[in-house]
Amino acid sequence: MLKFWKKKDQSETDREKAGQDEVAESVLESASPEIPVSMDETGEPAQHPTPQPDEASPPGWRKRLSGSGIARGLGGLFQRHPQLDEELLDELETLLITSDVGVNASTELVEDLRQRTHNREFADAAALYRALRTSLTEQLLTVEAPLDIHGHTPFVMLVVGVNGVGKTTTIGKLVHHYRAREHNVLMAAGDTFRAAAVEQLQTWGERNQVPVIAQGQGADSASVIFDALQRAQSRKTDLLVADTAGRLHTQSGLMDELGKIARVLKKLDPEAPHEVLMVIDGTTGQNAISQVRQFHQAIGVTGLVVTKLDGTAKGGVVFALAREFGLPIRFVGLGEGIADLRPFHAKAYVDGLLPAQPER
Ligand SMILES: Nc1nc2c(ncn2[C@@H]2O[C@H](COP(=O)(O)OP(=O)(O)OP(=O)(O)O)[C@@H](O)[C@H]2O)c(=O)[nH]1
Ligand SMILES: [Mg+2]
Repeated sequence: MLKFWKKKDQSETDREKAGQDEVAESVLESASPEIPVSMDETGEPAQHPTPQPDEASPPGWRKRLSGSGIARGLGGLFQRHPQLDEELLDELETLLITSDVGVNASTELVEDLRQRTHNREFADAAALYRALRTSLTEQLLTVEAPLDIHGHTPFVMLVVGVNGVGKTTTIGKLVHHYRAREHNVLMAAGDTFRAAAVEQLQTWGERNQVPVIAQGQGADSASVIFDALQRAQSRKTDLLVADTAGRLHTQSGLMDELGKIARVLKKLDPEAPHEVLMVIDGTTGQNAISQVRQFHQAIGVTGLVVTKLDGTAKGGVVFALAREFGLPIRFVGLGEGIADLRPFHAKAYVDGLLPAQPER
């Protein structure tokens, strides 16, 4: 059974006294404000969730990534073409382009392999396959940079992106990830735009036994997140994760709001937000590139999360993002469940797309 109660602190009382507009504040507090604990059926405190064992292991990744367009395409290609020839290279190039790897990245990569084939570096198609795996891994190693939240207390993470990419779900998974590593966490319901957004985040708060600082729909997003940071500072919370409303770069008012959030946070901590995490839907294709460009201009993105790579995503957009921006890919979303977020591992990702031994 989870135990929660509503609690008001000084800043809420002040706001009410000041007669500001109705603040439908719903602060979920766990049984212990600093280290939330859950009780099992016997009434004993439950153990902290343990890290997922297969976070970096190829089998876990393979299971989730095997259905992606690039994984199926590459598997099929090498089965159809056991011979090393020009046709194999041509088809490989087309496949990479149609899997969202991007034209420039695909042609460069295949041109290099073509050159090496002409130089007789590869004895057969299997050798080419191994070289392809190595090249793809090398491209992604440049953006493998796990997020370190130890440098600041509280570490402030602002989660941004266009509508429906998986921001709120990713926050729920992220909080699970950090709770499993014994960090205490606070969430801020900065999406005040959409009616059900606060509720959605609170549900993740309950699942993770983590307090959610929220005001009603229509409240000022920057003030919600500011308030949350004040509380996180006074409680010495390790990590504050702030949700924001989905927005398109054409919505200039909403894009300006991101700048305002960052400015307001700096009044409390000149270095906050310490991470602007942009969430990208892995099924979006090349449009992801322009999304990152626009958000980077508006607020300065410091890390990416690519979601929905399970299922029908083509999977190649991760390579295109790596090549275009070189921004760290912090995590990938491999499903809708609470444990389906993985710190990004270049080798595990490539192994998930192209197993070391082609499957027959
Ligand atoms: N298959 C799969 N689905 C995901 C993943 N991440 C998120 N989703 C789903 O994507 C849908 C949208 O997720 P949200 O978290 O609400 O997205 P959002 O960016 O917060 O949306 P807005 O707040 O409306 O902008 C939900 O149905 C999620 O379950 C993932 O890694 N894999
Ligand atoms: Mg959301």
